[in-house]
Amino acid sequence: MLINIPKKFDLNESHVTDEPIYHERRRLLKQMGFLGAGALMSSAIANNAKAGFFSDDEAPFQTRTLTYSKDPFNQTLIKTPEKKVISHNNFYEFGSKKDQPAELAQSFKVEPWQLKISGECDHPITLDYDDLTKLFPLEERIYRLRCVEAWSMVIPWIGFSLASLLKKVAPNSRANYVAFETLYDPKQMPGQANRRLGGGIKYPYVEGLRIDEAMNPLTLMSVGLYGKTLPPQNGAPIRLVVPWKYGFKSIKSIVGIKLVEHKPSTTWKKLAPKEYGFYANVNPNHDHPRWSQASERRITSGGLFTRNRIATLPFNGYSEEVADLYRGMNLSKHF
Ligand SMILES: Nc1nc2c(c(=O)[nH]1)N[C@H]1C(S)=C(S)[C@@H](COP(=O)(O)O)O[C@H]1N2
Ligand SMILES: [Mo]
Repeated sequence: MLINIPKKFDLNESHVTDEPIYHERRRLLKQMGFLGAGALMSSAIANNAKAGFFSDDEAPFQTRTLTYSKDPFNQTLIKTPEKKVISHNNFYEFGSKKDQPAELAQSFKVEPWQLKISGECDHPITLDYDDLTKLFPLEERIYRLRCVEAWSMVIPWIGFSLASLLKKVAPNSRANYVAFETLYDPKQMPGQANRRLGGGIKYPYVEGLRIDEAMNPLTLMSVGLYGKTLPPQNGAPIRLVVPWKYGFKSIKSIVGIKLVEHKPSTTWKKLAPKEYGFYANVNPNHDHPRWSQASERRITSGGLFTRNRIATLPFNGYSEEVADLYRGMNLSKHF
C-alpha cells in the first residue's frame, strides 16, 4: 500500500529486510528515542524473544486470557498460526514494514483507554478500558482477512458485534454513516512522529462504513485473538473487523466512533483515491490499478517461500451474508 516509495516495493512484502536498511532503521528509531539500549537485536531474535531478552524500558506487552463462546460455524477453516498473525502486520503508526509493528508497539499503553461513541444518536457514551471486555458477552469469530496487497490470513478474533454497541447509543434518523478514528499519540506511535516511517499517511488514521454495513451481524469490534486480549500490533485494545472488505477498513486502536449524516473521509482513499475506494469490498473482478485481485497468497503454517496461491472470492467468501447490501450498485464504480 505504500505509494510514496518506488512501485516495486508494493507487492514485495517479504519478511526479509536487507541488513544495512535494517540497521539504518534501528539507528533512526534509537535516535528518536523509540528503542531502548536492549533493543539492538536482530529481528529474528526479536520475533521469537521471550521476556528475558528485553530491557526494562521495552518489556513486552502483556496480553491476558479472555472468556468467550466458541465460533459455532467456522471451526473447520484452517487458521493462520498465531505467531504469524502477531508478527506480520500492517499498522503504519508503528512503521510501514510488516515486521515493524510487532517490534515497535511493545511498550504501547492501552490502560487507561477511552472510546467515545457520539454524533447522531440519542445516548452517546464513553467506554473505558474495562468496559471493552465486560460490557458485552464475548464471542469467537473465525474470519478470513484479505489485505488489498493480495495476502490473506484466517484469524480467530474475539469480540462483539458493532451492532450491539450501536444499538446502545440509539442512532437517530440522520445517522447514515459511521466514522472511526484511531488514537493520535506521536509520543507513543513513531509512525505519527516521522513521516517516512509512517508511510506518508496524514494521522489520525480514519475509516468509515455505511450504517447498514455497520449494523451487519458480521461486523465485529474485536478485543482479542487466539483466546487472549489483542497484542498492540493487532490494534489493542479494540479494533474493527469487517471480513468482506479489504483489511485497511479494519481500523485499529479506536478512540472515536461517530454517527454522521454524510460519507466520512477515509485514510487510504484520501491518499490515493484512484487506488483505494470508500467501499473496498473484496472483489476478484476489480483489479487494483497496479496488480490483480483475482488471487491471493494465504499465509499458513508453511515457510516463507511456501506457494499458497488461492482464488479470491467475491466479498471474501461472505456473499451470502452481505451481497444484498449492494444490490443494484455498480461495484466497479463504487470500488
Ligand atoms: N490505525 C490503523 N489501522 C489499520 C492499519 C493501519 O496502518 N493503521 N492497517 C490496516 C491494514 S492495511 C490491514 S491489512 C489490517 C491488518 O491487520 P492485522 O495486522 O491485525 O492483520 O489492519 C488495518 N488497520
Ligand atoms: Mo491491508
